[in-house]
Amino acid sequence: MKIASTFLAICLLAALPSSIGFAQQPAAAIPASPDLTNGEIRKVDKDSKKITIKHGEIKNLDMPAMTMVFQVKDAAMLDKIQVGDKVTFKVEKQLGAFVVTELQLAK
Ligand SMILES: [Cu+2]
Repeated sequence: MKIASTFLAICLLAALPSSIGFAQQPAAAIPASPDLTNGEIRKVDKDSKKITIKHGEIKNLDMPAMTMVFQVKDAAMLDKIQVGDKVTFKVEKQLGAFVVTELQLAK
């Protein structure tokens, strides 16, 4: 047991500097948009700037997964989007409506 605890102490010492270095990284590594949600396009309506998305949980809106209609901030966002596409998007509540402010194809 003595050997094991000594070994553990050495491991802790050895791990310490690197864990400190690692702890500094997340601050810089946080994505620009932590509120991105995954979804799949169900319907695209460019004329009324609306899309229907089957989406996962939207944490920033406290919304569970569902299929629903969103407005988009800019109709041009819909140019590269087709029904069936997997996307990541950011949605914000603006004047009582849910508006997609960022939309990109999922990799
Ligand atoms: Cu929803």
